[in-house]
Amino acid sequence: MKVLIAEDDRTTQVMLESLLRKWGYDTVVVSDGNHAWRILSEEGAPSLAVIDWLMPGMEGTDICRKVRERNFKQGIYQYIILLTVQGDQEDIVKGLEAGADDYVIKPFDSQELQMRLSVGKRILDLQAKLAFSASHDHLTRLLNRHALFDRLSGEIARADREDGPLMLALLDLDHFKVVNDTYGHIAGDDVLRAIAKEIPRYLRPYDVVGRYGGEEFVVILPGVSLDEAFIIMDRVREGISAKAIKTKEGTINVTISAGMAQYAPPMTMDDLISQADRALYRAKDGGRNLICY
Ligand code: GH3
Ligand code: MG
Ligand code: MG
Ligand code: MG
Ligand code: MG
Repeated sequence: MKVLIAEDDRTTQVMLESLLRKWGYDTVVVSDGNHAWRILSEEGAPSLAVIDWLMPGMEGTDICRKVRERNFKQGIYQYIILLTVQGDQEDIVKGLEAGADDYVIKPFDSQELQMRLSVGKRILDLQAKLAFSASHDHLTRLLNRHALFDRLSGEIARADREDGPLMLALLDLDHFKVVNDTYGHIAGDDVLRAIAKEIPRYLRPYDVVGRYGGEEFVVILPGVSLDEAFIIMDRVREGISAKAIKTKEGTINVTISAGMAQYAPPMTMDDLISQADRALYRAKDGGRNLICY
């Protein structure tokens, strides 16, 4: 885990850095408040920070306030331990009020700091687990419907901004009710998990896949034309139809149908999904194991 150390006193800084390294943390060290905020606001920023109360540039409390006001609103959770000087009870109250998670009084006891850091790590781990379950589907571990909508609205905004192409595909397992009726729901669940693993194999790292509902999946393909999307989705279709899915009830073969829609302003997210849904209906109508636009 990466930890930001923001401390202008050189001796304390060196001591903090060597202790944290010894305890197995990666460290980023700065001695200026503005620099600290810059690091905490960039992508891939440390999620744990030890920040001095008084520093040139920006005070520790101002950094806390900014982290809470800006980063937290964007869903980025960072745990901040404020370093304060002995005997200033009022500072502690102000620091916690500004958004610090905890504080350590200087000169600090190294064991106490080590434990306070591990409390922070425990809370961050818990927070990451909660964030994962809130945005992922339990059965397949793909993005859930809610997270898919978030990603889709982000991709629509990007397509508008960059005037770039964007494709959406809605996938539905063919005759899946028959699979459940024949092999039971447990085997049906195994099939859904296998499909969830299979779909991303044909996609690029920046494509988005999620579970839309029951036996329906969504694929968001940014930056591709209709023809390119068709090629990608047809590989998915082909790959799934060729896959022998092993379950306790035996080997099961399934096929999918998909409907695609191409984004063009001023379409809304609902317009895009409805268009893909209509195309999916045509794929079902056309005999299934088919991709339609
Ligand atoms: P079509 O080709 O027209 O899509 O036929 P279908 O049988 O797949 O469609 P239908 O909508 O009639 O049935 C969908 C089935 O998917 C019924 C439902 O029980 C099953 N299903 C939905 N969610 C789950 C799930 O989480 N696990 C299992 N095992 N089955 C599910
Ligand atoms: Mg200082
Ligand atoms: Mg369905
Ligand atoms: Mg179906
Ligand atoms: Mg149906």
